[in-house]
Amino acid sequence: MKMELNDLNDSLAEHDLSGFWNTRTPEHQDEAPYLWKWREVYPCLMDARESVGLELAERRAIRLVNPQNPTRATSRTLLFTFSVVNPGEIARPHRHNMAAIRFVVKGSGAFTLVEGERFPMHEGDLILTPNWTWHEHHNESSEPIVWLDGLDGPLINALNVLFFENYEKDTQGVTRADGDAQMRYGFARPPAHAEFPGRGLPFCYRWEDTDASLHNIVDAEADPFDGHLVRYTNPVTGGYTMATLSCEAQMLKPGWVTGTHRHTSTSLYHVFRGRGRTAVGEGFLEWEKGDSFMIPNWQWHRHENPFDEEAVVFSMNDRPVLEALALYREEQRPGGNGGR
Ligand code: 1HN
Repeated sequence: MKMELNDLNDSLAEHDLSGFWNTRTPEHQDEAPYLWKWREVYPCLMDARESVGLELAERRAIRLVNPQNPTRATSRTLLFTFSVVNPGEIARPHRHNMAAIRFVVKGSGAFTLVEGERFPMHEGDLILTPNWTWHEHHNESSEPIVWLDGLDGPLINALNVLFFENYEKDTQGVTRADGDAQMRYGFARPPAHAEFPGRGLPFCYRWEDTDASLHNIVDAEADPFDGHLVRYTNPVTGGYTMATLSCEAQMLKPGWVTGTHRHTSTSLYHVFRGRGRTAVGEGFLEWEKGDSFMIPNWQWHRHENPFDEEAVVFSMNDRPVLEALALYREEQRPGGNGGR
């Protein structure tokens, strides 16, 4: 029966239906780039260290909240938190199917225990706790330790597939030798360990190796949009760090200006050394050691180091997800000075 459009719309609504002509699927919406200054973050961490006990809070983790994010996360897919563990404390074991990484920011002498292996923590080390791996943190040193946690939590939540379990005891106990993952999956590998779970491996990338790799890149090999960059690869497959996350470290030499591009993956950054700035949106994010920032997907950006010291930045992005779903897309504008 031919109806007036309004009458049809009302009739559809009564049956919990809606016409395509009324509710077009929204296109990409820009998120706001954002910068968190270490000089503001650090005192908050120190306050939390004295005010919150680990017996109450399972983790003394503080999230970086992008004020425009509806779920109070760092981006729509990714979360950064900072954690602090006091000397003598243990953050009890649990597992979840969020994948998590730790990038050690301050302190040394603590360890993360993942699936029975101790991974000692030193500044600049990257430690992986792939999804569904048991993990706990111990600080046996005499100073607090601070690290950056990176998680795919907002993505896992959006898919509504988050699962979380506490371990039944206060510790898993140590069941593997120190260095087990490196010996099993590093350079010399027993053939039986060519297979690995698709979620990724518990693994530690020591800062001195990352630093050496960064400095081993010659200028001609530098990435046009990221400068001297390394990806932390899965040691067995050579692929991305984990199924949902790619971790990277990049160095911007003094005077370096990159080309400008945009892509459908989102990146969160943490400045490990030096300072610089990133052109994104209307202006620049001006960053220095300890700061963290977020570059939303599909926004043009470039990195610059106008200063006379090297800048080194750690980052985490969701590109493996976009690529796996055939949703990765990138546009590039020529430019950059290639260090000249
Ligand atoms: C988590 O499990 C840890 O295990 C740290 O250290 C931060 C932030 C959100 C959700 C889970 C940890 C976290 C987290």
